[in-house]
Amino acid sequence: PSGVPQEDLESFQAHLSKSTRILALLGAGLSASSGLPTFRGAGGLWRTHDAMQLATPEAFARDPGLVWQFYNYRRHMALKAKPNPAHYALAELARKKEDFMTLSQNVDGLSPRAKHPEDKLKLLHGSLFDVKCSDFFCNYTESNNYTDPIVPALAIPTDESDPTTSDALQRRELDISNENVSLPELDYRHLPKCPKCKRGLLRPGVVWFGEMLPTNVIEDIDNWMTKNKKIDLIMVIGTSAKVYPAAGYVDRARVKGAKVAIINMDSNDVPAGGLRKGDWFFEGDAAQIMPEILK
Ligand code: BJW
Repeated sequence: PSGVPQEDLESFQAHLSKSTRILALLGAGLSASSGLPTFRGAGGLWRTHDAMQLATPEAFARDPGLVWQFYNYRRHMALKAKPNPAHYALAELARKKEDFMTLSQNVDGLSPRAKHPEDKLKLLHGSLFDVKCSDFFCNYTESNNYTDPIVPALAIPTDESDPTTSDALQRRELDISNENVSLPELDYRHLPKCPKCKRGLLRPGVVWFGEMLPTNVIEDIDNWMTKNKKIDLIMVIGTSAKVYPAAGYVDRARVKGAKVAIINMDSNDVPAGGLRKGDWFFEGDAAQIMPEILK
C-alpha cells in the first residue's frame, strides 16, 4: 500500500540479500510518524525557531534558559513518543546482518528503545538524554537521564482543575512550540547545575552547530569504513542530508562501492552528488516503506 514499485522492490531486495557490509544513515524523517517534528521543511523546527538562537554554544552562553526550555520540551515530547515500524524493522535488520552499522543523526532515543543493537548504533549528534557540564574545564557527563522536567522550573504547566488535563497539556505544548508566545524568563538559579564542579550549568548532550562530533563515534566509524573491504549498501533514511560531516558519509560509502537507497518523503531530498544508475529512491513515509522493503 505504500506504492513502492514492484520492480524497485525486487531489485533492492535482491541486492540487500547478498549485501554483507551495510550502512544506514538516519535523520529526523524516520521519527516523523512517531509525532516528532523534523528540522527543515514544512512543520520543521527551524521554520519557527532560529537554529542559531537555540542550537549553538553561543546561544547557550547568551540565554541558557531559552535553550533549556527548547530542549526540555523536546525531551518531554521524545519520551512521550514511541518507536514506529521503521525503527523496529531497521533494528531487526541490524541484528540479522553481522557487518552492519547505523549512523544516526537523531537525538530522540527511539532507535535504542526499538532495541537496535547498541554496538551497531552510532549517535552522531549525541542524545537528548545525555547531559553534560558546560564548563570548559569540567568533564562531567551523564547518560540516560530521563528526568522530565529536567528541573522543576522547566515544568510544562498543566491545569489541574481542567478535567481534560491532557488536552490542556497538549495546547500548552503547542504554545511552547510557537515562537509568538512569550515564555517566562529563567535565570541561572533555576537551571540544572553540575553536581561535580558545582559551578557550571548542565547542558544537553547534543552536538550543536560549530561543535565537533564525538571523537570516539567518529573513530569507530572511520575504522569500520576504512577496513580494506567493500561496502555494499548505504540506506539514507528520512534525512535532508544537508548537515556535515554526517551527510559526507554517503559519498564515502560510494567510494567504497556502495549502492545508495534513499527513503524519503520528498523526492528533491537527494544527497549532494545525486542519484546514480542502480540506486533506489523510495518515496513516502519511512514508517510504511522500511518494513515493506526490509521484509
Ligand atoms: C520523511 C518523513 C517521513 C519528513 N518519512 N522522510 C560545509 C559548509 C557549510 C557549513 C558547514 C560545512 N561543514 C560543516 C558545516 C557547519 C555545519 C553544517 O553542516 N551546516 C550545514 C547546515 C551547511 N556543521 C556543523 O556545525 C557540525 N560540526 C562541525 O562541522 O564541526 C566542525 C568543527 C571542527 C573542529 C572543531 C570544532 C568544530 C555539527 C552539526 C550538528 C547538527 N546539529 C543538529 C542539532 C542537534 C541538536 C538538536 O536536536 O537540537 O542536528 S542540526 C539538525 O540537523 C540536527 C539533525 O540531526 C541535523 C540533520 O537534520 P535531518 O535529520 O536531516 O532533518 P531535516 O529536517 O533536515 O530533514 C528531514 C528529512 O526527512 C527531509 O528530507 C524530509 O523530506 C524527510 N521526511 N517526514 C520519510 N515520514
